[in-house]
Amino acid sequence: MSYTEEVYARVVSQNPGEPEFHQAVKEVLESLQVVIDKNEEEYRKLSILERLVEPERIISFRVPWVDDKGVVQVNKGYRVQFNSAIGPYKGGLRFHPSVNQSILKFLGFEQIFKNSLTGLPIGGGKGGSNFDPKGKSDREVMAFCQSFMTELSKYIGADQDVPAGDIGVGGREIGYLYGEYKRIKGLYEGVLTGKGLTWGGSLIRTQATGYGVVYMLDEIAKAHNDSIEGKTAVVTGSGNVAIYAVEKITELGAKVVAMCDSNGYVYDPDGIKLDIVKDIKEVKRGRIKEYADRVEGAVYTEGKGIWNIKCDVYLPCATQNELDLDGAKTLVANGCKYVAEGANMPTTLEGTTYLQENGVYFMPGKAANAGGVATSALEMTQNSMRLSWSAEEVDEKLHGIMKDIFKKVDDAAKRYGLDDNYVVGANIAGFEKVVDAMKAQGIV
Ligand code: NDP
Ligand code: 2IT
Repeated sequence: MSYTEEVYARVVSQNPGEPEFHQAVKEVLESLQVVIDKNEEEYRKLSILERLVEPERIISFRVPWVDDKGVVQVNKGYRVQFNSAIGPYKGGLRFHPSVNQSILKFLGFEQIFKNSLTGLPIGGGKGGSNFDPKGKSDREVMAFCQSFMTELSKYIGADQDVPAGDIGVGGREIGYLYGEYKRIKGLYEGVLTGKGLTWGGSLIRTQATGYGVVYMLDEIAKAHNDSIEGKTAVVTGSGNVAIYAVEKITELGAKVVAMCDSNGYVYDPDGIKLDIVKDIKEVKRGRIKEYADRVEGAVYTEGKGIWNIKCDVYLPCATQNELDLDGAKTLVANGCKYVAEGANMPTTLEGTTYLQENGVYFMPGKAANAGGVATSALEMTQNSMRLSWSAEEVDEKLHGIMKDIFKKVDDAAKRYGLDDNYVVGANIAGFEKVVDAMKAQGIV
């Protein structure tokens, strides 16, 4: 057995019941095989891979809160502090009923490489809760966030661990979390990113992940003498990442014909009207089904299957494993040429391989969606400097970072003779910086 296979077998046996974590580790270790082969003895001696796959720390805690009926509810809260070799732990908080340790470990693990690719000094972490904000009143969300932060505040800080948003955590939740942190610690510091513009937030952070995905897509297209203009696109999800991916890709001349949420998808052959989606999702917190009630010619379909809509570009921006092998086969059969992951690990391993083997340019989430966390790091910088940059300045920096990530990923793949394999390129380029820092810092 090779060293990477041994470590993968160890991860499976020592972390039972964590399939998403196994999946994320498998993809990375398989990509790293070519790097490890060059220096296997040294990596083995230092147990680099064993250390890389073991979180530095996992904090898990009880979150009790009182609902609007006066009944006490209890949720689980977590923070996975995965790797701090290149900077303070950095990564989002997810509030969704599906959240468990496996999902947060996969997300924290991915975050290590993503954050490394940004070129900024941020380590990898992730956290969250199985709390479901859907259908809760603002007061219930506040009560939950305050209880969650009462415990989490013991383990985070502007130079220690800086959480942000993810699924189910947007501006409203970050506000309640920030207020409680400040009250407990008495510190006005950049302990969270994605803050509001009047209290330390950065312009463009809201748009950054979605815009970044499209800046990345633009680089991939240009590298193959193609362009986004005139393309037909499908963007999955209708949350923060999806909405701003649609905004930017439309600006660059593509037509988005379908979006979805966890209930179903809408198809609008004339092109999705984003102001209506924003009103439904950002203002009313409603369902995507309402789009078809408001727009003539748009059709709503209940359930999964958005990949059946023919497109040139497919941007999965909802959640993990939303695109499986059958979906990948349908995309290829319909002539899709580009897949860039706005979500984290939205494509299964089988789906990814099928797309890559059938001529689709596939950019994995850890590179494609890194614009969000990169702009979070820019928010941290502005907080430290106690000043705010203009929207143009932040957007320009974000664009530059996405171009740089494409180059790093593309170069790493080429160095190993695996041209256009952006999965391998992203994992290798992300790994190289982290491993260098880990080696320099000794056995910790
Ligand atoms: P939001 O909560 O704003 O939106 C999530 C969207 O995905 C909603 O449309 C939601 O539908 C849908 N969705 C969530 N879970 C499921 C599910 N189990 N099945 C089907 N659809 C689902 O989250 P974000 O847009 O912030 O995050 C989306 C993805 O992007 C996640 O994978 C996240 O980790 C990743 N990401 C986010 C970044 C950020 O800056 N926010 C940065 C980098 C990556 P519904 O409302 O019905 O639940
Ligand atoms: O998956 C991610 O990169 C995020 N949810 C954003 C993390 C951050 O710290 O901005």
